[in-house]
Amino acid sequence: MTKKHFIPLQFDKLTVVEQFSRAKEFYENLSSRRSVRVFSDEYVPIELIETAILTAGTAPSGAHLQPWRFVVIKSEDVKTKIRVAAEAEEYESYHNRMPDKWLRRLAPLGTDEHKPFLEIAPYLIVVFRITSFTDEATGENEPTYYSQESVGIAVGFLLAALHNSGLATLTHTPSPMKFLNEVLERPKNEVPFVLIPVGFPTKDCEVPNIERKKLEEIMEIV
Ligand code: IYR
Repeated sequence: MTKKHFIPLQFDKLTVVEQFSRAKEFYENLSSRRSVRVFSDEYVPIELIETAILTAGTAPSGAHLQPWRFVVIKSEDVKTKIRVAAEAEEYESYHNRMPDKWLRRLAPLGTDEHKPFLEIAPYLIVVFRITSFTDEATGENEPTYYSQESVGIAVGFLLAALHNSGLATLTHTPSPMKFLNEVLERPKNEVPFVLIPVGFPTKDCEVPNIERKKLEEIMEIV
């Protein structure tokens, strides 16, 4: 039997009361998410990571090409290789590449070239953006479409899912990230998008004292 092109949408209509309470609950939950840079090495079950990646994979994508690959690193050796390579790039960035303007912006966040979390966090997830693929029917090479947007949305889902499972994350972009292709042996059509350490914060973990923009500052109704 041939596969149907269209099937009925499964859509559960909520009551208005449920809509309001779920909206508020979700907002309050995500409001407490913070980027964490001080991780403990406490064990995290791999199944939580797998479920979060399944959630990320529900993101919409250009032509439904799902142009993402999530590489989960738990090997201590691989983490060390990544830390060494990332810190070398970050040293260059902080000392020779980032303009003063940028460094002044980062000062309140307290970041520098030292990235111990790359070895301490129980998992690193490297998200790759797939830029092209071979069409199975024709054997031709074809680009993916809107891959930046698609992967950005998937990463948003991933961060929300991990937070919702009680895990802390950091969106880390050691720049340039090309070394991740070599260390993780990924092909050229997979471009590193972001590196996400995942785990628990240390008990004494501190985060920058920052505020989020108010609704009036980020929304316009016309
Ligand atoms: N990649 C560097 C620098 C950095 C850049 C931005 I923009 C940040 O929001 C934070 C850090 C680092 O990870 O330290």
